[in-house]
Amino acid sequence: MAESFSTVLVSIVILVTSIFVRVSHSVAPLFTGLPISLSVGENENTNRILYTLTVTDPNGDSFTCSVTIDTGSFFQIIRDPETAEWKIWTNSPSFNVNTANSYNITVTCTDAYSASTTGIIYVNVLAGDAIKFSNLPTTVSKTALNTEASTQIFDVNAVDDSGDILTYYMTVSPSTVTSFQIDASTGIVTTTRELKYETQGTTTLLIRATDGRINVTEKLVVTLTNMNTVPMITNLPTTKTVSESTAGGTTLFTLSTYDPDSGATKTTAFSLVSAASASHFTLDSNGNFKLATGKSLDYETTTFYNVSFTVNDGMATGGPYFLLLYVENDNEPCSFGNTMYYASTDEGAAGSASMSPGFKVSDPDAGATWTYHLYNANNSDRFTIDSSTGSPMGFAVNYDVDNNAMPSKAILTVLCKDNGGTTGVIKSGSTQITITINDVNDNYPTFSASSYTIYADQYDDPGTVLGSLTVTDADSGSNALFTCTATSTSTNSATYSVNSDCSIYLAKTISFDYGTIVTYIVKAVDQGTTPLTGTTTLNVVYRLYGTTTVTTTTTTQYNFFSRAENIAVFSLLLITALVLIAFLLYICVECCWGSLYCCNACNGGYKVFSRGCECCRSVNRPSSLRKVIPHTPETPLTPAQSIKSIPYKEDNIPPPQPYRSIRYHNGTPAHNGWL
Ligand SMILES: *[C@@H]1O[C@H](CO)[C@@H](O)[C@H](O)[C@H]1NC(C)=O
Ligand SMILES: *[C@@H]1O[C@H](CO)[C@@H](O)[C@H](O)[C@H]1NC(C)=O
Ligand SMILES: [Ca+2]
Ligand SMILES: [Ca+2]
Repeated sequence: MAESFSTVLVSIVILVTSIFVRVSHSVAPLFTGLPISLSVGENENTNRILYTLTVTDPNGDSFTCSVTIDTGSFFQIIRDPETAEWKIWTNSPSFNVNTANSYNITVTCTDAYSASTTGIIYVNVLAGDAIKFSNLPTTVSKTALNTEASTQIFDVNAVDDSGDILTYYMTVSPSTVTSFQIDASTGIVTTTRELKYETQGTTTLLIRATDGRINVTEKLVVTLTNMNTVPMITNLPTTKTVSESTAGGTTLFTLSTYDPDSGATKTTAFSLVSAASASHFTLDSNGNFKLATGKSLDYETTTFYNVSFTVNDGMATGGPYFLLLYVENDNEPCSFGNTMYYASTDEGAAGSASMSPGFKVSDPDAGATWTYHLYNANNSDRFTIDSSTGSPMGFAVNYDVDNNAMPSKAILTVLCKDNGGTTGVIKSGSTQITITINDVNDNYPTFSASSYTIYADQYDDPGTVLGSLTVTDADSGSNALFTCTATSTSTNSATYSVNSDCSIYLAKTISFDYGTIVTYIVKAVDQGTTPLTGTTTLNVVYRLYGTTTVTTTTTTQYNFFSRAENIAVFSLLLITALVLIAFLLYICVECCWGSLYCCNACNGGYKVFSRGCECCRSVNRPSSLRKVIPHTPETPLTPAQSIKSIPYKEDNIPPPQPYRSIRYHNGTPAHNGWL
């Protein structure tokens, strides 16, 4: 069942196909201009062309034509081997109007598929009439390089038996030849231009003479000798391939031309068959075909150019010759959309990556891929970049802008590198990125000491600044700005006050005893979004100050210990002094318990040991002379304090000048730096 169904289906398909084939070739040849009536002279007795049919086959099929005549055989149809036209000729006629004065010629044209068309031509025979050429058909020969324009080639002669005036017409084969013309009334054929320009060696002129009723046609063949040789381009290949990275101005091809004629001046020219502008290329007088300066080739836009070349010698043009110029795909670099990108991030730890620079990269090559890299400059090794997408970017090191450890702005060069495309030669593009690294409040305000002791004395009036605490914060901007505040549980804490700038001043007149210590907890709080706090202890000691020490010496506000070299010199002096003291003590001990050396020395007159010598002799010396009272501060001393606080209270010896703020009587601090 299924088998017979498919057989039916196949049969139908074959049937439909054959119908289609039949239909597609069933269109018969087509006449243009039939039916028509012609005239022929009764006296015509030669084979002569009466009419040229215009027949075409719409399908392009080959076809043949034949005639049937209602009476006799005075007509025939012949296919012109030169032009492939079908022509009605007379066929050795001997007309007699008394027998027949008209004929019906039936023309049938049949194509290769047997489709045919029929047309009828009516022929009238004119009594006692005929037109006859007396000198056609014939062939004339001309020397092309010597024949000027308007030169007579031939004078056509024809006679009309009934004495009518004849008119001459001409058609040219091949029809492209334009070098000849005929004078309608005289039948004189002349040149329209110098024949050196003519490239057709043999031309057939179909000359027609008519009296208005009868038309007769004969051939005049013109052959040329000594013709100009059409110049040639001899070396043009049909294709040539050039790289799309070819620079503007490069010669792509140099034309060679040939012309055997002596003194020929050849001019080459080109045009582009494809739509591209001809200004893309140039051709110089030496035949150098170049990519125009400033122009480039782009495989992605145009893969080939069809270029047509001609060469002209002033008379004839050789060509066109076609060159197919193929553009070879080259690997072109990737490129960034912008020349500068911007990103910002907080300072952060190695490995953190939060920047999205938004790089836009393109590559003209189909299927191109690329990776991202940092060009090694401007400390780029501190940063990371995602190599496949360019984002995120981050830090390769612990990035810290505190104390200007690392810059808060970096300009880096970013590269894209493609995969080498079809050539394997990797190409890269570049851009720059400005990275702003923001400070994070990650440093506490730090006091220069964990505790401070400063002094007030009887000369200090309310408002007097007693000293200042040194605070540092390694951050920047508002993260490094801080405010001091103080709290205290001491009874007299209202006597002194700590300014927001961390200076300490006397707030009111002191109403307690010398030696009273007021203790504060001082805090410095920075202005970070999440504020950080540093803490220290401040002791303010009220003490009696000597009466004779005030001078008007001008001192500068110079902080000796803020300089490292000063600290070093100072430490050296301190160590030397200690060694000296130890040595003296040793001498003393030696003198007291058993050595005669010091006494000898004493005898020798070394005054410095005189006391020691005395000790050797007498144990009942006044004790006050060598009494040393140690200083016992209530709080641990800072290194600086230990040299600044010199004991003076037990003996009635005037106090030594301490290293401390030297003040004017009006209370202006002359030294309020390091304490
Ligand atoms: C180049 O142009 C000429 C003229 O139009 C044409 O005959 C030829 O086929 C073209 N060649 C190609 C490859 O397109
Ligand atoms: C390095 O930084 C400077 C500015 O600080 C910039 O002008 C320069 O182009 C940068 N170099 C590279 C290779 O990116
Ligand atoms: Ca910071
Ligand atoms: Ca801070």
